[in-house]
Amino acid sequence: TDPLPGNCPHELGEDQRLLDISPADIEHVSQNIIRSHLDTCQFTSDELSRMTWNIHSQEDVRSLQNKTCETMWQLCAIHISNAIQYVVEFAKRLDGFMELCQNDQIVLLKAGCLEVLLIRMTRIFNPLNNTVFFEGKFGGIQMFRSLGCDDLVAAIFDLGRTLCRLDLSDEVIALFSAAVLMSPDRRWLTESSKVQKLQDRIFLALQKEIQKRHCNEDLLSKMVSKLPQMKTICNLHLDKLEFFRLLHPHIVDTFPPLYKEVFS
Ligand code: CLR
Repeated sequence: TDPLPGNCPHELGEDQRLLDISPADIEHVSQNIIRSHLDTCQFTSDELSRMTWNIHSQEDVRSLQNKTCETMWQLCAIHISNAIQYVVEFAKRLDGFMELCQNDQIVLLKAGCLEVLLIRMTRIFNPLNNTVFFEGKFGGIQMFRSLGCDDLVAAIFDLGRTLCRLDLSDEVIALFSAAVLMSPDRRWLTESSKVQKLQDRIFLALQKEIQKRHCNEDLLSKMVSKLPQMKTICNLHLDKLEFFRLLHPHIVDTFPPLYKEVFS
């Protein structure tokens, strides 16, 4: 039987044809990933739409701005670390992830979890007024002024805006997050061909999902074209953290262990 029946527009290489994956298999991959995302995404879309117009007052923003740089870093590290816990849970529920060796599980999570957070951020970002959910309400870029990382925060907000413009559904967000997490080209992977096979299946599922519900033909290439911007943000974040650590090593010691483990 034809392993790739139907309307798959991609030119698939010899390796991928050997995957011999049926439409039912792809459907199963999709369902697993979408379920895992919905179970671990922290806020349902209903909750989010109810919160969208819950905006920080001028005083709230001022009190964030009046925090010391150290306190603000600590606060952000706590929120990020909390969000990472959900990404770890997401990864663990993806078919195939727990069958990878422990080294590779850690490599994929360390390399991919900030990118997944950035993708997840689109759900929790309001492009109409350029605000993101932070400390219980939505607020703009000025909330983060005391961090002293204006370029990093501006880059994150920029990405939020561009990703929101693609108008991604939860299903597409789920599949794209999974594909990014399962990147076979991460440094120090020991079984990258296993990861490659898992990622191939995820991309097939993503392609199918896009064909099904989005009439936007090149949505996939538009999403993939945002990856370099995300990589830049990840590197900038590491630079900022390194610099902050030089100035305030004792504060970084008090950051949540998960944050330190992922980013050092
Ligand atoms: C991303 C989506 C997650 C929930 C979540 C938690 C923490 C948020 C993050 C989201 C978006 C980016 C965020 C972060 C806390 C601090 C950070 C608002 C919404 C801002 C941009 C500041 C970064 C500062 C660096 C110095 C770390 O499901």
